Order: sequence, then structure tokens, then C-alpha cells
Amino acid sequence: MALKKKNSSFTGGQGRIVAGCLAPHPPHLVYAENPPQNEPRSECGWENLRWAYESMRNDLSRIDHDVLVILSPHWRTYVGTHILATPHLKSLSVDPIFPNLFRYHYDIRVDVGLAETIHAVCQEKNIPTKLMQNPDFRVDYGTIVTGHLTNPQWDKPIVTLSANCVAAYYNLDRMQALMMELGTATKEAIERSGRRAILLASHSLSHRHFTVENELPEDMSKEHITNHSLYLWDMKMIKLMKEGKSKELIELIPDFTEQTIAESDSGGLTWMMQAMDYPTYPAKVHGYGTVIGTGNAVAHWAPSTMTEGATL
Ligand code: 2X7
Ligand code: FE2
Repeated sequence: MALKKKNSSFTGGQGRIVAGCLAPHPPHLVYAENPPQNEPRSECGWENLRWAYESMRNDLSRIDHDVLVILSPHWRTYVGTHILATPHLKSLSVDPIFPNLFRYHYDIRVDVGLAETIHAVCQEKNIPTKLMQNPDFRVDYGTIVTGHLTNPQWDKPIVTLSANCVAAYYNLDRMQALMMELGTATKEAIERSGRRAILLASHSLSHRHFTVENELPEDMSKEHITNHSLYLWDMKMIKLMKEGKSKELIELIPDFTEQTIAESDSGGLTWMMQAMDYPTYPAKVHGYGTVIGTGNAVAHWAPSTMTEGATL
């Protein structure tokens, strides 16, 4: 694996968030790309979303950055937020639901210095966190799929934050409050660490999915949103992103999550918008598409390239 050498120790001050992305993780997208790391082979599929990712990668390649910080709904923890803090993780990830599509050999570097700084800032603020330091830890597929589609070369280290599920389990408003605290702490830690970080909220939008798989998973004649009301919700959320109304977007998250059983219950978007101080410039929405009926948007916010009030 090619990896630009970067000292993972604390560099002190001047760090900042250079972009934030809504970066969904259906394993189908990796399957359809046929990268050498994934064992199964496909003919094609989900081009709208894969080309959306291609467009986003192109934009991100022009933004100088050191690290990708991911919040993944498929690393679910029930006592606080856990933070990946093991320098090197290499193994085979098999999707528990789609082993026919996703058997991915990963080889991942983690920015342990940044992970420890996020943990330290959270501890100062009494936000429950724990460092994951087990070298045999099996990385979740949300992290791997979002990481691969955002940076298939894996030439930048990552930090993953788990989804602290206990709050959402009881109350989505409590989840929002906790994720806002985590967003503020993440921002502060990035600033302290000296890193230029891209944040990745790894989740779909509406999340009602088919329960029976097509004989040929990449048969696009069978792919569509599960129902129109979910589509309307997705379009409402995307419109707010495009209008630069991120405060309104986040205020709607509890309703949206409940109505569409969205993976935003993990808090990814709330965490990211809080860390980015609620952009009033528009997100660049690279594309929207469904995967086994779920709604997915690929979008990014980049403070340095966007003008307040600009339209796309
Ligand atoms: O985890 C997922 C997902 N979020 C969306 C679609 C298909 C499969 O897996
Ligand atoms: Fe998912």
C-alpha cells in the first residue's frame, strides 16, 4: 500500500477541517467497481452513484489534506463513542448480509495522534469515549466502503469514530445533542492536532430496503426507490443541502430519521455539520441514486472553495 509518510504525533495548532462529505457505504458500489481488493466480480451497476463518487474524488484531490475522519453507522457501540487508534489494520472484511458481494482485503493506516487528541478533548468535556487499541480489531464495512470510494489508493490515514447507539436507541433528540458535543470536540481536536482533515459522514438517506435480493445483484432494471414518500423526504433533505441551509437540515434529522428509518440515527451528518459550524454555502451534490431501494446522496461542503450564498 502506498502511503505518504506523515508523523502521527501531535503537531500543535493550525489544524482545520478542509471539507466534509456525505459519503454513503453500500457495499454494492465497491462490488460494481471491481477493485483488486474485493474478491467477487461484477459486470457493472449503480453507475450514477459511482460516477458521483468519481466527481467528488476529483474535487477532493484538489484540496490539500492529511487525514480522513469517518463516522460509521456499522461500528455500533453502546457505551460512548469508540475511536479507532491502532496504527495498522490488515485483514479480510466479509459483509455479514452480502458475503456474495463484499469480501474485501483491507490494509489501513490510522492517524493515532489525531485519534488520541479527539479522545483527550472529549475527556476534557466529559464526553464518553474509548480508544480502540486492539490490533486484531475487525474494521466495519461502513468505514471500508466509504474509505475506498473516497480514496481508493488508501494513501491517507484515517480515524473512525463509532456510532454511539445508546442515545438514538432511546431518543433521537438526545442523539442530536450528543453528536453536537462530539462535533465541537472533533473540530477542537483537529485544530489542536495541526491536521488538515476531511470529515466523512458515512450513511445513506432514506433506508427502507428490499428484503429479497435479485438473482443478478447488478441488474439495474430492478433498482428503484422503495416508495415515493421516501423519495420526497430525500429530495427535501438534498434541497436544503443545495440551498446552504444546514441548520434547517439538522433540525429535521429526528423527523427524517424516524420517517425514513435513515442511518442518520448514527449522528454522522449532525456531527459533521456541527464540526463545520453549519455551512451557509451550498453543498456540491455530486449525485443521488438508490441501492436495493435505499436513497443515497454523494455530496461535499468545502469552506475554501465555496462562496457564501453561491448557488450551484
Ligand atoms: O449498509 C448498507 C446501506 N447502508 C445501504 C444499502 C445497501 C447495503 O448496505
Ligand atoms: Fe449501511
